[in-house]
Amino acid sequence: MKKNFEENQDQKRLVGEKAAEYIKDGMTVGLGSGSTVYWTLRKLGEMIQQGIKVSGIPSSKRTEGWANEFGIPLIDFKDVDYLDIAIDGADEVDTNLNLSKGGGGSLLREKLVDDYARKLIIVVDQSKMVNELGRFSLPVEIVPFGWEVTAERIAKLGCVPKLRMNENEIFITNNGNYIVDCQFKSIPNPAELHNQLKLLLGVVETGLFINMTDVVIVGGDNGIRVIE
Ligand code: ABF
Repeated sequence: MKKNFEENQDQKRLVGEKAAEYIKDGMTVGLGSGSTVYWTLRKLGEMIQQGIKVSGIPSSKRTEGWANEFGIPLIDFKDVDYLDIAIDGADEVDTNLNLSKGGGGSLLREKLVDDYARKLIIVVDQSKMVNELGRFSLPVEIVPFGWEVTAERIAKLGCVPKLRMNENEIFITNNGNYIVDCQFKSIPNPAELHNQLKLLLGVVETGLFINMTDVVIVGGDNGIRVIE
């Protein structure tokens, strides 16, 4: 297990640093979340120390902390009309490059940042590549008020929604909402499911990122694969 973990971290580092190659002097960057993106941010910090001028919008508090640690200047949505590029992680990537995201609890901010970018690059290790989304329980952000009724509405779409806990307390997102992790087992039509979920009263956003991804960089036992 330890060997796999180390390999996995090595893969994550290779993939994360590869994504940093897409960042050029003067760019504005969407700073995604996750342990793979951590390596992108770390590399970006080195590039900034070597003189490139880059600034970014963080998609989570954890990412904000890393950006500060690595000296990446932060901006806000009001400062720019768009982002040149966003680099983010994912929990699953299907054959159409649709994503399941939100394992880290920051799916809404990730989607807002990723959507604001002209180019979205996703960095994953091989284990995230699937034929069909759904093995990973789909995170759905919902408002706390009447959450039980919202969860029942979601269940009617054919899943078992489970309120996300943080130890013994209900997990609260950066936006003050709850997350239900929905076990669908398989999601043959992610776009349709996303639309069905978004129509439900009480649902804020889903972890389905549909037709948003331009490039996926995959780390595997045989090195790095770039899918465009
Ligand atoms: C983030 O990346 C989340 O959406 C997702 O849970 C996380 C997974 O990435 P990693 O495996 O790199 O930690 O964007």
